[in-house]
Amino acid sequence: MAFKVSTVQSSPIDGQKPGTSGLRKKVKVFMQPHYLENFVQSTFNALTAEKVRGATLVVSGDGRYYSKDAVQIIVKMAAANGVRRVWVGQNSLLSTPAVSAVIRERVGADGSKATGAFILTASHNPGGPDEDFGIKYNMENGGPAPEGITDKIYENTKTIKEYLTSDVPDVDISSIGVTSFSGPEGKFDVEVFDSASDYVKLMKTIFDFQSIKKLITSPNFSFCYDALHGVAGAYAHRIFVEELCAQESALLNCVPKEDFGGGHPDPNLTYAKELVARMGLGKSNTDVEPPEFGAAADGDADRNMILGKRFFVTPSDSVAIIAANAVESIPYFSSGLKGVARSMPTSAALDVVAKSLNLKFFEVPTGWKFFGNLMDAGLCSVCGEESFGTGSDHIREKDGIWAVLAWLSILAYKNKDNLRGGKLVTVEDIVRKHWATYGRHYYTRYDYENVDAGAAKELMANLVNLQSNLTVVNEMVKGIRPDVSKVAHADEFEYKDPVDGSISAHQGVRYLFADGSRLVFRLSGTGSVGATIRLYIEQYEKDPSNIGRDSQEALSPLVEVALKLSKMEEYTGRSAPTVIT
Ligand code: VG1
Ligand code: CO
Repeated sequence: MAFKVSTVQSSPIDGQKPGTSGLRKKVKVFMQPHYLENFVQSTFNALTAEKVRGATLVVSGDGRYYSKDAVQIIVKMAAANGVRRVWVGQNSLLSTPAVSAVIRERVGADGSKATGAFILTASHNPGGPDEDFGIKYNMENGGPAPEGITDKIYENTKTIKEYLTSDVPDVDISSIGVTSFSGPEGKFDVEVFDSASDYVKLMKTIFDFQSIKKLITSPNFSFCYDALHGVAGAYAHRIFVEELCAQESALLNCVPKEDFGGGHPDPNLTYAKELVARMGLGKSNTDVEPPEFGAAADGDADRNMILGKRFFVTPSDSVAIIAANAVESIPYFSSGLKGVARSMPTSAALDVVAKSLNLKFFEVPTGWKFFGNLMDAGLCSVCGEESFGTGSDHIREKDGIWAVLAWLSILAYKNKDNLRGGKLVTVEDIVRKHWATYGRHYYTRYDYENVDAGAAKELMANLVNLQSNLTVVNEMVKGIRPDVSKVAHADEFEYKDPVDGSISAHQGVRYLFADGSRLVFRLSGTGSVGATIRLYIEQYEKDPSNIGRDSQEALSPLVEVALKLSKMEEYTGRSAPTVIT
């Protein structure tokens, strides 16, 4: 089928700056004439015509509302810009980690390899006609575009005058197969493929599925997985039920929906309500005995929440525990870890493991794009963020199902001799033992969502200003809570990439206390309206007799200091955060 290319006149639209992870706005904003087109063309232009011509692009996402329309728009524009092939996951579904895996691993029937991807997702933000849509570009290594590229994209959106599109008809993305077209510059193919196969194949090379299967099918183990109606559902059935023989009833909300069933697809204690109830959190007595292990994913399946029976594992602990146990429990790591890394606000639990195991260690700004360079340079095997993101160098995105398989591997290894009855080593046992060995990092995050953007900016400006005078800070701290340790250092976090030397400044304000406690303040870069202030609070406890406290109670003096130091209520008018994790 032949197609024609046309040039459409356009003009810049404000506010197309990619945030922590792509461009996220209300669906209605994305549906405005030229909005998506401007961003896509600006991306093509940033990549340069030379690289786009002949390219093989993956286009898919978490299946949220507007994804199917967006795929058709991008396909037409790709054809017009000289792209050679577009690969689309069936029904436009591909989790963010699966996109990364497809870029890195998939080989087309004609030997082709993908050169990049448009991922259509606003991740953990709600979906539906009145909610969010998002788009981001991933590079040839499978990771998010670095700031050098996202800055160029943004610059292009400010000067765009036209974009290219074509009359390629809408492609049926519900059935697997290749549709071929010919245009002015030659052939153009759209290939629709199975969303899960490449990813499942990769997972089987990393983990010992046999031993996980033994755990899952053992009579004294029980399991529950909540996809919150995100794209993880498309993988959960294949992996947990078909491959690992979990029962169907172990899957909660595993049918992907355009609006995530009206929920907020963010796997935390506030939004993953059904799972939290099923796991018996906060209840010492439940009618039905909760499962031994539970986990949840966000909309695009790159996040994970790990729960034990009546027990929550903080993401900062989770990455530290995975790192500490990876070599013995996970075949992919059997020859050792190259290094580990965490984002700045993530607790220092990983630092302690790195030190004790003598591993290279890196602290990067928030957002997965910063881990990619370290991994490409062979410096990092396992990394994580406090925001329920954990992953490794098997791909260049965080990976929700990978994290669950990592935990199941650790449980399988610890229980290899007691699966026929007897007492299991539980998730809680593993975490408590970890604290006893390495000390415990009490940790909490307060999110103030949808705060007036001006007020949020002022609050941050005040903290930046305050940070420069430690004497004043310490007088204030002493006045608020004399029992809290002194602030030894404060700054605005700046990162110099050790591989390419690039600098990322203004990555959050840190107050580092003499006893190792930390307060971090930063503005979210993933929201679509107003501003979200994030406050991260952490306190290290080495004394084994003090590691069993309730974390909110243990942190309450520091919380008080943080709220008063930042004048949170005064600036935002909020007496309490929207979400506490
Ligand atoms: C948040 C998290 C960050 C994460 C990012 C993308 O960013 O804090 O750790 O990498 O979301 O996750 P921010 O700027 O809102 O704090 V996802 O699951 O949206 O791809
Ligand atoms: Co996500």
